Amino acid sequence: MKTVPFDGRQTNHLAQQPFGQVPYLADGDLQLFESGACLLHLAEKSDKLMPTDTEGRAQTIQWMMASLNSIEMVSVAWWFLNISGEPDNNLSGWMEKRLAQLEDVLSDREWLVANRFTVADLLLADVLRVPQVRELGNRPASERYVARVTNRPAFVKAFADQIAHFKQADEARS
Ligand SMILES: N[C@@H](CCC(=O)N[C@@H](CS)C(=O)NCC(=O)O)C(=O)O
Repeated sequence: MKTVPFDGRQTNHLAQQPFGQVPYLADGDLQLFESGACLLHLAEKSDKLMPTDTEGRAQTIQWMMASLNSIEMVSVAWWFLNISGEPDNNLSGWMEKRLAQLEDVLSDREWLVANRFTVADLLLADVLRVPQVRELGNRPASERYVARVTNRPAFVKAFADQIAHFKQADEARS
């Protein structure tokens, strides 16, 4: 894992990511940007992250797209308005509706696809685990789902490694 310094990234980082954003993934000679594309690439390497049968694979990709295009598309804009001092913005109703629809889905299943953890769960839980999103309304099934994914040892380790990496990078800068 490498850290991209925030300062200067709009010019220094464009060769990796045309919008100057993170994440990006280097896998050998292959360079990829967009978190969905990076996750899909990694998931295709192992059936632990994505079923290999046609139906399971298609449904995993479907829920990855839904996480990014139907949930995160609303939640990031809503979150941004919130932290910019507009908590009662026009996106709140849309956000509440999407989260309520998702709560219905998550009320009768533990995992999105194939009755087991897939990369789609990793992506959806990452979209849902944002504190402001979790605090909007009361959605017990969604809360249990986020905890189910983020309590997995692999998630706990990856998160701890990432925080340690950021801490080290901050110390190196100061
Ligand atoms: N659609 C992109 C969004 C990436 C994104 O928004 N990254 C944020 C950090 S989580 C970022 O780099 N923000 C800085 C900026 O947009 O200038 C993806 O999923 O990779």
